[in-house]
Amino acid sequence: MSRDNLFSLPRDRVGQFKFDDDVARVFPDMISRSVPGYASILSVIEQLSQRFVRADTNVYDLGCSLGAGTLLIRQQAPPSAIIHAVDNSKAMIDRLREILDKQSSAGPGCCVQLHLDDICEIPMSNASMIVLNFTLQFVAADKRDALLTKCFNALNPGGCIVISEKVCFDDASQQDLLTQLHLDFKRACGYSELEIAQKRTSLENTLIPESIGTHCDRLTNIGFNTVAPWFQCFNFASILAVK
Ligand code: GEK
Repeated sequence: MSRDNLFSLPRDRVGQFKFDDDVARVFPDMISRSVPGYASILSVIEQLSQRFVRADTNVYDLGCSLGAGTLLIRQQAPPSAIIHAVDNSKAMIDRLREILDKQSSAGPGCCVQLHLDDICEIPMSNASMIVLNFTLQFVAADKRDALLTKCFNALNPGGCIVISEKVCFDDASQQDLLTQLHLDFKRACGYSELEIAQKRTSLENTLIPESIGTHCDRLTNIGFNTVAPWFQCFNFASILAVK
């Protein structure tokens, strides 16, 4: 796994964060050293797929990056299910295609269809499980209601959506404490103060967090029967909602 040192040298100007080739190359290292609980969340996504994914249905991994979720769900899904792995980064989809090509000789697994597309634009239907693992935070705030309504309409009754996000807090002292604890986590994972500062500048106005309450209210208002935040580590959380 290539080490993420993309922000280690001082830059005259830090541009907006892009999911380009450089990021795709180091992505597994970058996300596991930036998101506390990432590995735990993935293993629960695999567990949830055993319970929720049904034969002859679609599964959507929206903002799939290198397919961490897709590859785990694929091991559990019935052969007649289809996983749609969607990302608008060509670098990510190209690499995921290579990973899948290498894996296809390794044994059976349900069909995976790759889509280089905007998750707000793709048609969706007959879904038993939809995953947005740290993706909604990159979608413009005014498009989130429509996207999640589309997801709700695509899900069959009993189907689920998993939304993992960086979150913010209404209470300023909670916001400050949990942000500091996240920064401690990044330091402990080997990121320098310069790397942390430049990455933060690069993500400003690109990654827009909302509170757990805002996420839950939106899902409830859209019509989900059960909305259950099931994971939180510092300012990162995951929510399970069932139609
Ligand atoms: C994982 N889920 O490893 N349409 C399609 N893709 C998008 C859009 C959009 N509108 N906006 C962002 N993306 C993965 C990790 S990373 C999270 C997801 C992170 C894609 C973007 O190109 C990137 O690949 C992914 O969402 C977010 O479980 O980097 O913090």
